[in-house]
Amino acid sequence: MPLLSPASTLARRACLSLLAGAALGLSAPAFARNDAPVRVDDAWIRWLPAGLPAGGYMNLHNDSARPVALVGASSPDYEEVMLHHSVMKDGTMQMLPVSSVEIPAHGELQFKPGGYHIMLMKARHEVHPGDQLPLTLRFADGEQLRVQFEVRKPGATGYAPAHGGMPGMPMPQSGK
Ligand SMILES: [Cu+2]
Repeated sequence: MPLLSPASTLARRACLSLLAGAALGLSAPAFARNDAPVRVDDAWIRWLPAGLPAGGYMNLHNDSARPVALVGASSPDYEEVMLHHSVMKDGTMQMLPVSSVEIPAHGELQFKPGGYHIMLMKARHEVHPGDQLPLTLRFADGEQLRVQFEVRKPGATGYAPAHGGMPGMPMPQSGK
């Protein structure tokens, strides 16, 4: 496919999205399709001290005419990576694992404190604010997207204290 084929506005938009992604330090694995419909920006991890589980946040943009489902994520830096949704239940914020999160056609979805987030547990090494960590996002159609996340301090953009304690989630390393 020519990079900027006038024959297909959609293909052109997808290619431009890839270029935009590249500018942000994102890259797609070799087996990813050229017309990857999803791009990600503002990807960051909220760092917490003492090896506590960290939340990963981002904006997902779907430039295609069909819904796209995010079904998982992985990281070389954390042993356990899950998709979570924070919900208010009985007056407290609880986190529930989710198996799939849909990004609407021509729409976007925010992973943010107090809502959807990527739960990063059991860091394989010490993580510090300022680090850049790669995560691989997996989509329902088999496509994968590698995204660079910036580690930020707890006080960074969007910090929601209600989510800080992570109630409703088993945390083996705490409470002792
Ligand atoms: Cu969580």
